[in-house]
Amino acid sequence: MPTAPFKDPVFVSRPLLPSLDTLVPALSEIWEAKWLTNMGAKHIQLEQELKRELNASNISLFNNGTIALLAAIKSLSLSGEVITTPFTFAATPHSLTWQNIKPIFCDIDAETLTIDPKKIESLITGKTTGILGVHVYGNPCDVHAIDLIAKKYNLKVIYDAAHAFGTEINGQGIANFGDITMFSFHATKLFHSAEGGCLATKDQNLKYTIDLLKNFGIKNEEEVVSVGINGKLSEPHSAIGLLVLDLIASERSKRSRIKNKYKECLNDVPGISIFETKGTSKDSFQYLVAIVDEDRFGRSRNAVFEELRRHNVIARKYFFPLCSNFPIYKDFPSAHPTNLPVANLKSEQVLALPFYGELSLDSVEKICEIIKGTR
Ligand code: T4K
Repeated sequence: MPTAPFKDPVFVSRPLLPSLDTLVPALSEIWEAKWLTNMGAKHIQLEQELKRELNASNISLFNNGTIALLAAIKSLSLSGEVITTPFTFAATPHSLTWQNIKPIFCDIDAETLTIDPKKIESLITGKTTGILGVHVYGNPCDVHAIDLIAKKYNLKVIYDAAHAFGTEINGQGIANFGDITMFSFHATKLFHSAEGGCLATKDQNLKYTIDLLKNFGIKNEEEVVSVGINGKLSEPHSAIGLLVLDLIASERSKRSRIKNKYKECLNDVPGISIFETKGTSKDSFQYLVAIVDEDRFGRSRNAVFEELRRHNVIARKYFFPLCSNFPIYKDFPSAHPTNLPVANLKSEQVLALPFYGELSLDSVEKICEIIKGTR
């Protein structure tokens, strides 16, 4: 019997919401202090708590991940060309282009879907100043191989860890690799503050530069020392972050159960696999991504996507279209599909399925039935 559509849309993600009973007292404290932004008490507390949570030496909060990435690039004085991955959200290459830096697209590894270190060196020119890797779906880049290349060519390394909150490699927080790591705290992320983000760095002096940049370059009331921006996270956003932080341990275990259910239900379906992180001692549980191999499954990723939509399941093709195929980038020599065969193939195969703690296991079973019914 065909599976009936869901009555209400089932989205790819839903934000983790603290109860209003906990939010109202937190907002009352802000009202009482009449201090709404500019590094207030909640902001200071959230930076401290995130340092512990992410196992990081220094944290600078931002009003979103994209502004944080812009500030990271600026703080390292990157210029010319930066080697990055096309298999990411638009914010990654845009943050370079926004600062007149040319993103040079490097193909990805077929297993990890992160930038392929074996292909980085051939893209390095006299203009290259850095590498911008993305820990896509919380899966870490090959940080050790990238570190060796960066040292050899004297390049800076930034990691976009928008999907990697809580990811650890051999017990070490993902914030401890490269020069700077960016996290996004957008509503769709495991940990969020409605909008928000942060930069982590081991270098205390760099944190100082970053903190100036996020506040217009203001050193004190009478000195403005750099071309900064307004990247500050407000007190209400910080308060939401503090409350959400208390909820993520239980959210992770719920997501772990949901992931197991997806795996159990799709286990015997030829041509459909669930993406697994490699080399992590702790996972972020940010996205649940199915890979559809059309030859073995018999139908394309797009067919599965459409079938799910017909049943009110709003899966997302993260990341299609590939950034290198955007009209603004497609004519770059590095963007030519012949240079990026793996990224182009994977972008046609991936499908992010609904994944959030409140999703019932019955709904997961039903979503899997719909996927199987596509054949
Ligand atoms: N680097 C990477 C690798 C990234 O993935 C991102 C962001 C960034 C950098 C930049 O970080 P931020 O500047 O955003 O901090 C979403 C998010 O807006 C974006 O943060 C995220 N990556 C990207 C992968 O996904 P959209 O355009 O897909 O969002 P939208 O509005 O379609 O939302 C997706 C689903 O989430 C909706 O179908 C329903 C649900 N949803 C969404 C919102 C906003 C809710 O249930 N409640 C909500 O409030 O970009």
